[in-house]
Amino acid sequence: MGSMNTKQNDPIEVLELALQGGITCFQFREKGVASKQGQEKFLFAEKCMKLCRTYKVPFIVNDDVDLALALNADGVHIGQDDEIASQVREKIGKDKILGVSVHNEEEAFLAQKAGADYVGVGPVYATSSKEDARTPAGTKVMEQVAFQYPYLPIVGIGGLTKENLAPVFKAGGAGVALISAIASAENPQHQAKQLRAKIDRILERE
Ligand code: 3NM
Repeated sequence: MGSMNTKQNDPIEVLELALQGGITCFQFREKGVASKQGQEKFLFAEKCMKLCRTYKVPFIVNDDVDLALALNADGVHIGQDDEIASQVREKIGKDKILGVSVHNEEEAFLAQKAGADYVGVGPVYATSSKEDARTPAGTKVMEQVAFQYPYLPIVGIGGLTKENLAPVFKAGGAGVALISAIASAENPQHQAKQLRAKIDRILERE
């Protein structure tokens, strides 16, 4: 959120527009050199969370388990370089959402064993929103994970737009996570609405 390149410079404003447009989940991701720290980060996250609650949209914290617990957030999302999933599950208890980024079947196996509620797979396409993003992998891994763990919800991420997200659902994805498609849109509310409509059309065809 801190480094969002938006027409609206206020990330809270962008978030509210995205919520009005119909996003169904929000992940707080405050990273990078200019990112907020400590109390400033806490207060910013709290503001985002309160806004999400107004719209009854789950608020998930990326990486920072302590922040998620301090805020009583709805969940935590972790990558493979963060604390291991089973430990995080133990810390947050069974009622909070746990999401884990995975890149192969082995990581998916461990994630579901640790009690992940969903896994994120990416980057599907090239992205400029994540500095240390891996090589784009398309939807192959997603297909493999969906085949192996049919009840584990998979979220595709990385370079997704309303024009190119269909393969994620075709590969067995349950949803998509996007930053720039919404945050850099001229009109984030309209964009989120269009994405929602596009996904609904794809799911209706299934
Ligand atoms: N994680 P955009 S790709 C946060 O591959 C993030 O795990 C990724 O932003 C992964 O929608 C990514 O602008 C960035 O491409 C997604």
